[in-house]
Amino acid sequence: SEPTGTTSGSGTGVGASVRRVEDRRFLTGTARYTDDLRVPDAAHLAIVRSQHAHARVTDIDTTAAEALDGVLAVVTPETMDASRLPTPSRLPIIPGPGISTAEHLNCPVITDGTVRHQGEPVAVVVASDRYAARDGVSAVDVSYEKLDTAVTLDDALADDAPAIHDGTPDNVAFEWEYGDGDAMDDVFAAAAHTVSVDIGNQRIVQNPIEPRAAIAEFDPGTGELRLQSTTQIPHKLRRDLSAALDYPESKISVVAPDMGGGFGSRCVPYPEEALVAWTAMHLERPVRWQGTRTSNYASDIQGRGVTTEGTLAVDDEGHIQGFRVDLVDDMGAYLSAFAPGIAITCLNVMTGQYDIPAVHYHVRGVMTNTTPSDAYRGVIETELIHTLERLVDRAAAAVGVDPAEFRRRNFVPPDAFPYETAAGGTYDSGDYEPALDEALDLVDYEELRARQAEWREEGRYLGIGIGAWIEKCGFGCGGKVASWEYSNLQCHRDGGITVHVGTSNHGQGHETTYAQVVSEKLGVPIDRIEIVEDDTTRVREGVGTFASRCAITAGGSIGESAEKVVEKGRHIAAHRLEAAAEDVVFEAGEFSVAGAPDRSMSLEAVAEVAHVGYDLPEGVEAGLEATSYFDPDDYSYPFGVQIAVVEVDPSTAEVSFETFVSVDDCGVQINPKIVEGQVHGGTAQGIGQALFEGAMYDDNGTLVSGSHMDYALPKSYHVPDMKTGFTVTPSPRNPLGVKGVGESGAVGGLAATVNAVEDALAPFGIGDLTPPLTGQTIWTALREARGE
Ligand code: MCN
Ligand code: SMO
Repeated sequence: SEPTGTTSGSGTGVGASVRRVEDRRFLTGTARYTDDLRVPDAAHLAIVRSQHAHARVTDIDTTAAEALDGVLAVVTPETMDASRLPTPSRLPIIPGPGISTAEHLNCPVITDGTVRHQGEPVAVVVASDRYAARDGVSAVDVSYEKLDTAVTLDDALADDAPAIHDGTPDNVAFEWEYGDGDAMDDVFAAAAHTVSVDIGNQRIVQNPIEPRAAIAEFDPGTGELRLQSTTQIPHKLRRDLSAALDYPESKISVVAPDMGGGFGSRCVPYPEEALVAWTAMHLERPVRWQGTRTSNYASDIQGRGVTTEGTLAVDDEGHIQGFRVDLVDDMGAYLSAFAPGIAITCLNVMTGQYDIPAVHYHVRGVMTNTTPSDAYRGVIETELIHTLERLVDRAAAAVGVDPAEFRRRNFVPPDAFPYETAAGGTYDSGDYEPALDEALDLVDYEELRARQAEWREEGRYLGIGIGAWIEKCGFGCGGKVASWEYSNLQCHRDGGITVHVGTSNHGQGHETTYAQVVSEKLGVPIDRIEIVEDDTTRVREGVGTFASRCAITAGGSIGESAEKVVEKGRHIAAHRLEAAAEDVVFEAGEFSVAGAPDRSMSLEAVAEVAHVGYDLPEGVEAGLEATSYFDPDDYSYPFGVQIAVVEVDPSTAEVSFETFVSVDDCGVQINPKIVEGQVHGGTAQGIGQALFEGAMYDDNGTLVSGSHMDYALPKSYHVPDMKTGFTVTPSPRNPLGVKGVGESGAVGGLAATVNAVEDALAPFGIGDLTPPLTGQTIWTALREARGE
């Protein structure tokens, strides 16, 4: 579509659906992914991974491997002095009464002598080529003494469970509580209706298109270590590597080349990144590691893996009085960087869009003999909204009102913002009814309910599922509430602009939307604006991409840097135009004297003067650039309503979509086309979790769904044609008025789809289904319901 709706005069400002500028290189084969990079003389690293989920390593015999042609080194825990990857104790992402977790639960770079999940690195082989490295791995002989495993949460919490870590005998890494449990008992005692659900949010294997890869280079002369890696967090990874290798941060640089997706799985440091770095330093030779789809399943952090027991108290008239959640979060074998923090901070959205006066939240982080788990698009928010939205459907049924009407009755009213929730967050802005109304219109809700009743008479089962969601966006790991992002904006003397910014672009379209912010502020068309991300050598500081934070934090930072440049430019222009700075206005790329538009100077001309540095006003230095660390005071809370419409065929247990509607409010939209694309992608992942995906482990801790053959990702024909709608409620917490959108589809999509299937099956008395709602799950439920 052509650019529309911009105020900047260049046609490419905020609000324009300009095409993604980065797509040119993706579509013409000129993008550079980590594994494509040619690094002369690089050795190849391959990993000996544990075959057991819990075992003591009694011996590692490397003799045969070392004797192989091409093998340069075999590294074992005995020969390596790397430590553990740093986790929450060093990353205060949650303010207030946080949690402290034990250091011994952090992920070791290489086994500490006991392996605790299949796929854990036991030894590494470095060889002159990829094949010799693989042969070397096969030749390493590891002896294990098997230990009892605890694969599921039930296993790990059983009285006789084996301790996965000696220092944590009950397998509980942390336990945390919010709200007054006793007061809640009174709320529930007084309630007219109480409804409950017990939900397993199954483990998800994240499947970015491009497997992970890492390349390390070390310069023994200068001591500089350079890592190129598939990461969402170059700057944080630099700090993490510094800690894991005990090497000065200033000597490390991290670059993330183009990357085919992350979805949260790459916002944490990985052992492989430390392993290539350590071996490159010790061999004084570049070392590279290439992940495969198999290693993606074996070693990438997984998402979800959370059980929630939820209870809702409702009065006679259908007003929610209280909400209680008991959440058990499967951490896997080690604590991954964000996992403990998000289990706590995401509590803020547990009341969703509803005015709920009392909550109680209890969370336990539990160790199991499985791959570590961490962020996945929507993080704990998806699980909490899934729990709440299923309860809301049940509560509506208990009270006897339509589920859409029940939601409307409980919405936080538009005049209540900023709204302090009972769950400790303060929502910035919101207007929930218009989004619901638009979604109901788009599906033609009344017609659907009427048809549903008619069809049931005929033995056809239509299901309509609503997911009203909210999300908390914009945070980071700086220690303050919302956390900063870095940008530096530089005007070149030819009128071009370069912005260095501390986030990571791996599918979100930052090169386009950030340039649109600059275009809006400076009136320069986006083809004159270059965005530089993902490189600690070029971008001095940064936090990274996760938690749908970039439009807010990086967008805010870039806007602020642009304003600083305009301010400096105004003084230079005033001096040259012989006017007072207050009298100079800046519009559409021109500085002019107010009331005398012919006395003007372009931004380009001002940049030229600033660079020549001749005849500048007193006290103004040469150069035209500015830096900002924008840090919003608090989070922004986007919201929306998704409605799934499905038909379930009881003779085959097949679910087919009739339609899927998503109405989103992410405040001001920088690029509506990109926003829509984000919603589509997130929703596909929500549907994937609802109907298809799930990591299945056997009793030994073997991931039996360990490849694309056994793990069901939704195909394009499984994802329905979506109708999208938008409302715009600007956020008052950042100058652009934006809220995040990167995870929104994933948060609401799961709840809407599961609610739709349960709605279809309601005449059979079926409820409490646990996703993925595969044919087998539904078939089993139908047979039980029929007494078969
Ligand atoms: N945007 C906009 N207007 C708004 C809000 C956002 O135009 N009001 C634009 C932004 O400028 C950006 C995109 O939409 O280009 C997403 O912005 P934002 O919501 O700030 O999210 P982030 O850029 O911080 O991206 C992170 C988010 C997360 S947490 C996951 S998980 C996820 C997601 O992005 N992973 C993705 N979307 C993904 N999309 C792709 N293709 N690949 C991934 O791995
Ligand atoms: S799960 Mo997204 O990278 O926060």
